[in-house]
Amino acid sequence: MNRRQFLSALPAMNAFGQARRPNVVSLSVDDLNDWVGCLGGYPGVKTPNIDKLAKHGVLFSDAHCAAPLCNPSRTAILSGLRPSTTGIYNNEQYLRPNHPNVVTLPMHFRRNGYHVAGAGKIFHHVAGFNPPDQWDEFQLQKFDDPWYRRADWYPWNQRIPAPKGHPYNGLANFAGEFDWGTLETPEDQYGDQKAVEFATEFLGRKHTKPFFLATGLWHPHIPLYSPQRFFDMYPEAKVQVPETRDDDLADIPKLGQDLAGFRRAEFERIRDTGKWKEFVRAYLAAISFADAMVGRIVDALDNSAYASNTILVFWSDNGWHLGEKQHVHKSTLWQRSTHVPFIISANSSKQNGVTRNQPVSTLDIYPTLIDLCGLSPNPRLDGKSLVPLLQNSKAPRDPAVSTHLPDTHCVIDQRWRYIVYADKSEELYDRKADPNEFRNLASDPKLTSVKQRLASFAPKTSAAQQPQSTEFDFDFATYTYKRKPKK
Ligand SMILES: [Ca+2]
Repeated sequence: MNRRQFLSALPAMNAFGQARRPNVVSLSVDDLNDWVGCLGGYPGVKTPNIDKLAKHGVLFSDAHCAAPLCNPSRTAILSGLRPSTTGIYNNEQYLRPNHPNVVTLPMHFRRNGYHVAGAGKIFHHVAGFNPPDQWDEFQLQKFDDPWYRRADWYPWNQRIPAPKGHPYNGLANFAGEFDWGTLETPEDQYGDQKAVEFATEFLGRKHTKPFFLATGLWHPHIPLYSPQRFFDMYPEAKVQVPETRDDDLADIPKLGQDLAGFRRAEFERIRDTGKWKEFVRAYLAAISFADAMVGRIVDALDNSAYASNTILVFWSDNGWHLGEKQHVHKSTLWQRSTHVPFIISANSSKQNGVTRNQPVSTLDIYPTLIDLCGLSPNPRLDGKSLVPLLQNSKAPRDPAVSTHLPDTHCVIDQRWRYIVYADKSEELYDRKADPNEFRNLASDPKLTSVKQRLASFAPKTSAAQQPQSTEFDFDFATYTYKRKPKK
């Protein structure tokens, strides 16, 4: 049985109990946009391992995150619920104390008899976002940056002073994470390598139950620290900064301009100090470092006893701007922020895989894994299983939706990107004619019906913002939350 047959046969097999349930490896990266070889976002990027994975699996070439920011995106993937359902829109909102009854993806696998393990950044990486009762075993994220060893956010990390020469990019007076360079650390001692080691050790064990293993790499999230050999892959003279236009924001509503303006100082600093290219190069290096670690985990799986009965899901939580729309972060609703790599592969076949070009959402991961593994349903999910699309390239799909704030969504079909903000202001881009999204067509009266059709797919209502984490007393030792009295 080849991989494609394996994927399409799984739900039927499991419905009749004729096969042992497959194992699952979820492999994620952080802030990786479409700058991978198989998606073509940056010609010249070196991602041989991710490209190989795409060839050996099903590549969803037009996948979008459910929210363009770490915590809301990961919460959506792992709860199966949109930000507009949970009220979790930013990086300072806990899931557990606000939604104590939500059954997360790892919990659902545990309840279905799986051995469930994780390492690295799966949920958001700050203490309080990853309740340990979701896992049979978990290895916490290790950080490379002294800034990330704050005792209040990361009590499991040893606090160390910043090393000499830090920040390495020579730009003083910035938030510690906005840095790039090479650490005086052997390659195998970078923080992400601890997650890789956990995964390879785990896959080498004898397992008596089906397993769900989540491994979350930090790269290419800032700070962009990578071993020198990955910088050497990209001679600075050859590095290209993205095509931009000085007046690109002129036709964007005020609320869109505000999103583009988030941490604008960092973009202006790299532009005005002549370090834009250096920054792009560091991002490319971090991508290739992530790719190398992806390769180690995939190789470990391929060489394990589980090569032929494991589903591998590869995803990024959100994209990343490299200066497009005068922005070097995420948290916008344009292509740069929402378009992410997403691959589903059932291992062990040499056959080339297929590509699905319909827009899909990472929100669909949870119901798809339920379907592929024949688990009991979770009726409370906002996403839809991708199994029909795995089986039939023409299976109909609704447009993908990504949400950033209450009543602030983008709706993406194969031709258009429609954005609506809380004050009802709009953007519309022709994705075919204008892939850089330079021309906002929302005011064109001929396109009113296009906007109306796309708007009909946006959530009708948005849950109110949940309280910020600072409104709770959180105790890491007992992993309990107590709401502070209202002032
Ligand atoms: Ca992220």
